[in-house]
Amino acid sequence: MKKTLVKTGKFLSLVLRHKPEAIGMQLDPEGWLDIDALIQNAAKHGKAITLELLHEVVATNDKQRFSLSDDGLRIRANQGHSVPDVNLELSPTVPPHELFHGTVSQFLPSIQRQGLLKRSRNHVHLSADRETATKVAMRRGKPAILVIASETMHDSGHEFFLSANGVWLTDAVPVEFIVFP
Ligand code: HQG
Repeated sequence: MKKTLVKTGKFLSLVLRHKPEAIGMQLDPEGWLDIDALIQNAAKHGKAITLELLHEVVATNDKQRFSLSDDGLRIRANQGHSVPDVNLELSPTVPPHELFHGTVSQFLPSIQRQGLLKRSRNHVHLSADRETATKVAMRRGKPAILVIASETMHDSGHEFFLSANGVWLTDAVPVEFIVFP
């Protein structure tokens, strides 16, 4: 069952963050999809999901990647989008003194030149603690953890947002706010 949950979570990440067109759909401006339509379109594209399974994925997902709308009819991803112009309706939020970004050593020379860029996603993703940043980095190899002077960066006029699942988001991190390992 766990395997099914993980596989379905990955499928939902693909559809709700990156490629709704994979099942012939389009996210609404705030990133939502109607759940009944999602289930129907997924089935048409060879992916059988029940409402019960979808609810279980939302409830048990390790990073709480998904939210249901208040009326329970729609679902969206909490962060991580590459679909352009998704408005998650997040308010600018004052960050803590420091935040963390997990990356790998081969990216460091480029980050030292350019700062942190959002690449294919809509934001740079930052973690509230070193442990989470380490897990993010381990997806790619041996972790290199950057410390971000987020309070100073905020004081200099950069906006921060906190996603519904606790990921800090910003547009870019200029190199002067990064402490390298
Ligand atoms: C790197 C996962 C060279 C950056 C995670 C990262 C996270 C640069 C990669 C979420 C660079 C982008 C996001 C520059 C940034 N030169 N490399 N100037 N600027 N990079 O996946 O932060 O499981 O888009 O260090 O847990 O790794 O999907 O971002 O290595 O929360 O829910 O470019 O994705 O969550 O990679 O991960 P990503 P990320 P999920």
